[in-house]
This record gives sequence, C-alpha cells and structure tokens, in this order.
Amino acid sequence: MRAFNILIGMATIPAFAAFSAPASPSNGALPGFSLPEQPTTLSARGADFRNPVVTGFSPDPSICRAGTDYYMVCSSFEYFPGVPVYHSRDLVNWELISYCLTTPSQLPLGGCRSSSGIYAPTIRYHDGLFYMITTNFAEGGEFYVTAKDPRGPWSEPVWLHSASADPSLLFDDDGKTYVVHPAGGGFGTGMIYLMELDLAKGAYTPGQKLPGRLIWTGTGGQYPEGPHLYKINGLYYLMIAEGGTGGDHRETVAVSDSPWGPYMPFENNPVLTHRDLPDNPISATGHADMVQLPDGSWWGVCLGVRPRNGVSPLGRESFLMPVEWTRDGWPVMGDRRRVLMEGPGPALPRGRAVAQPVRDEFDAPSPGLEWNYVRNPDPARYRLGERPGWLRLKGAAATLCDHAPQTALVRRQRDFSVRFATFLDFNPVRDGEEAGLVLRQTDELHADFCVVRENGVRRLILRLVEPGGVVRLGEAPIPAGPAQLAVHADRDRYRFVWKSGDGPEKTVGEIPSERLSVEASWSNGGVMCFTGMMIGVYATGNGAESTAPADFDWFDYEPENSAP
Ligand code: 6LW
Repeated sequence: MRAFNILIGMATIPAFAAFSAPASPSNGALPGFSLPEQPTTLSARGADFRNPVVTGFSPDPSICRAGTDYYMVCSSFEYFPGVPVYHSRDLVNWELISYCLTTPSQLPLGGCRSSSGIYAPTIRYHDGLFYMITTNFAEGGEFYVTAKDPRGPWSEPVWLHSASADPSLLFDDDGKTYVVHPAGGGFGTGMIYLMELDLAKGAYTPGQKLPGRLIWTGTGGQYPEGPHLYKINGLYYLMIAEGGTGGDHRETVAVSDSPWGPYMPFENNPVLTHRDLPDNPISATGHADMVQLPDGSWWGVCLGVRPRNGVSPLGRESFLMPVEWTRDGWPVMGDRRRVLMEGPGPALPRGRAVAQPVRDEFDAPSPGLEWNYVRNPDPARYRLGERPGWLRLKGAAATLCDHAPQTALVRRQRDFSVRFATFLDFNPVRDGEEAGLVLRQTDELHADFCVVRENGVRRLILRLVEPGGVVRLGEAPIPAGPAQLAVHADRDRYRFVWKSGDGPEKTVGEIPSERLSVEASWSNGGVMCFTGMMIGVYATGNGAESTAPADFDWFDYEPENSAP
C-alpha cells in the first residue's frame, strides 16, 4: 500500500490517514489499487438487477437520498415539462413520479433549438428541502428550484444570472453552500469553478466574479464537465466527467481538504470508463453521481449508451453501479471501472417494477406523466374531453421541423422492441393538414407517419426528415373513416403499418434504426442531439392553422420483449 501523506502543492492531507472506508463489499483489486484483501464478491453474490435502471432518453442522472427514499433526475432539453423525477426505495426499480419544472415560468423554452433548454440537473436533499439546480440554455441560464416533496410543487426558479452548464450543489456542515460548475475555454477546454451561494438571499455571495474560482482542470480529457462535490470524512471529493459524452467519456476524481482546493487527482484515474472496451454492450459511461446508503455503502448512477453497430436510437440512459472505496480512500465505480449489464444490487429490501398499462385511453382530464410536449404547449391545442374519451389535437401552423412549440404529445421510447399504435379519426379539410404518429429525435430528424391531404386527396404517407433532406418512404390510399396506425420497433428497424376495421395490417414502409438514431443526427449535417427517441401523436396545418381537429381514441405502448 502506498504512503498516506499526500502533497497538494504546499498542503498535506493528514485526513487520509484517518479515512475509514465505509463498510461496503470489495469486488477485487484494480491493478495498482490497494483494495482490501477480500475475495471478489460481486459475481459470487449473483445478479438481481439489470441495467439500465432507467431506459430510454435519460442522460446526466443525479441522485439523492432522503431517509429510505431515493430520487433521480435527468436532463430534458427542449421537452416540457422539464427534469423528470424518478423515485426508488431499492435503487433497482425506479418510477417516474413527477417533473421539477411544470409551468412556463419555471421552464420558458421559447423557440429553442433541439437539444437546447435544460441541461444536466443535480438533485440534493438538505434540511428537509429538495433542491434541483440546472441550466436553461433557452432562457435564463443557471437556476435552482426547491420543494418539500419531490412530487411537487416545486418553487419558482431562483435565477443565478450565470450561463454555466452542469451546476451542482454542496451543503457543507459549517452552513456554507457551494455551486460547482464547469465554464470557460473553447472547444473541449472548459474547467471546473466554485462559487459560494447565499441560500437565504438566493444569490451568489457578493464579491465573487462569475464563474468563480478555478478549482480543477481535470486530468487532460476534453470537456471537463458534470462536476459533483461531496464532503466525505472531512474531505472534499470532486468528481467530474471528461472526454465528452461519447466513446471517450470517463469519470475522474480529485480530493482536497478545502472546497477551494488545491485538489489532488487520484493517481489511478479514471474511476469509471468504457473507452477501452469497444465490444462492451454499454458505451460512453460517465457523468456520474453517487449516494450513501444507510448501511454505509455507496452506489453510483451514470449515463451510458447501448449501441448496436455504433448507434442507438434510444440515446443515453441511466445505469446503476456499486462504488468501492480503496484503502486509500478513493471511490472506484462499478466492477473495476466497468458498468455491468446485470449484477447484485444494493442490500435494500427489493421492491417491484411498477407495471405500466399498455393502453392510454385518453380518458383522464390531462395527459399522464409519461407524456411530454415539444417546447411550451398551448393548452388550447390539446383537448381531452372535448370529444369524450378522445385526445383532440388542433394543429398549429408550426410543423415538426420548426423551432417552435409543435402540436405534439410524445413519450420516451423506453424499449428497443416495442409496438406502439393509435386509432386516428382525421379528415383534413385543406391541403397540408396532417396528423398521425411521429418518431422524433430533433426538428431535423424525425419520421412522420400521417394522414395528410395533398392536391385534394387524403392519403397515408411515411416521410423521413433527415438533416440531409426529406424522403417519402411509402404511401397508401386510405378509406374514409378512422384507421389504426402502428409501428413495430426492434433493435434493427421501425416498421410502419396500418389497418382499418377488422382488415389485416398493411405495411407502408420501414426505416433502419441507425437512420433514426442520435448518431445519425450528429453525423448527417452535424445537428446537435443529446436526447433520444420520442414517439407519439401530432397534428399540423403545415404553415397555416389546421381547420380540422385530429382525434386520437387511444395510444398503445407495448414492449414486445425485454431483451437488452
Ligand atoms: C451535459 C454534459 C454531458 O451538459 O452532456 O455527458 C451534456 N455529459 O455534462 C448534455 O447532456
């Protein structure tokens, strides 16, 4: 084992000698690490959970504990409501329970571009209050909201008048509060800064200049970001992401005896990465956060991607992993820096996955929690109850390509293999009026499977809008009256079918998954895409207000198997 005394500039950290690793099981020694001499227990204990623990578009997870309850939040970008909150008692089964940002004043999105809006939130519990801090790139910048109950209501935003992304909070035991955030630099050269926050005033303590004091530049990877600061056994642990949110992603850690530094990096950084594992089913692991359980053990969450042939339509998802402490007091994440597809979960009473009903009958007075709008919605365009038992959409002039509030109700594709379907009653009156199903990554990349009127003729079409152009992949004449539109998705493709009455399903076309993936958005013309596949229903008048309403009787979301 190496010496305990660690020099940071002129400062020594004697507290290392006093470090007592929390009582968590070891999973074997990393090369060069001094882990306790114990047999590997991870594989021996048997797997009882499967990653990702939150599937589909759920990047930048942040986690906190309040008693026996755990809460996790993720980025939401241009979608409304913003910042989904997931709840768990066992860290394995998570349920979507609310959103932090549910009103236009909490979440003004304007006409923001796709993948602008809300970035990388952090959730913390302090003194009976939950805090969620994040940045709105569409309007307002950095801010936080608070709530007594994560189910809401959450407060109005406290704007911090800063444009830094990825802010995180530390409530120190001397009563001080800090915000750590990356800032500065150009391409890939950001650094990590610290500011002191006056909680009572809801503002940065006077006398500091934004973005604060530079406390760490990371270990050399590009994009030092997603920082979290923890106080553990009297020491300040700074954990950050580096390498960018793709294949080079990693998590690194440094420690200091003062929040202001100087910070000394762990000599065996990174503490998490899959950058050297191109064949692993999980890639891009990083942007992690961690939490301590009542038994003293630590668990982490991070983002990762499940690619096939290098791409995934689902985007970045949230993964769970144990955190093992070296004898020298460094947190190493997962199974020797790797996130496992399945593993033994935490020693917490195991709950059950909450089964979601396949069909949304659109009988409730407002859309269920899974549903999101694309930017701030105009409630007059979404009528539940106007035609009892149906969702009525009144299409705006804005199309699915416009950086504007669209008339669309969408939800995360949470499974690779899934059937989703709707029953649509729509009689377009003017040319250009259309309504149907949308599979959306960005304004520049989406598949529209819709009933539309063109040159006076009502027909069903399948259109793919890509950064490189628009292609019509199929069409079918469609009889008068309502019809069922459905999509069968698997790892490789999306297949678009329809039927009317008791007739057979007829295929209109197929789209390979890679063409609708997050990566396709980045590569074909370089359109920023940090999200993941959103699917749902929409209506538009294509440049003019739609005169005909589009009525949807129900929406089915039916996972076809749970294969990873
Ligand atoms: C986020 C950054 C990141 O701000 O991706 O993977 C960015 N990490 O920390 C968008 O999600």
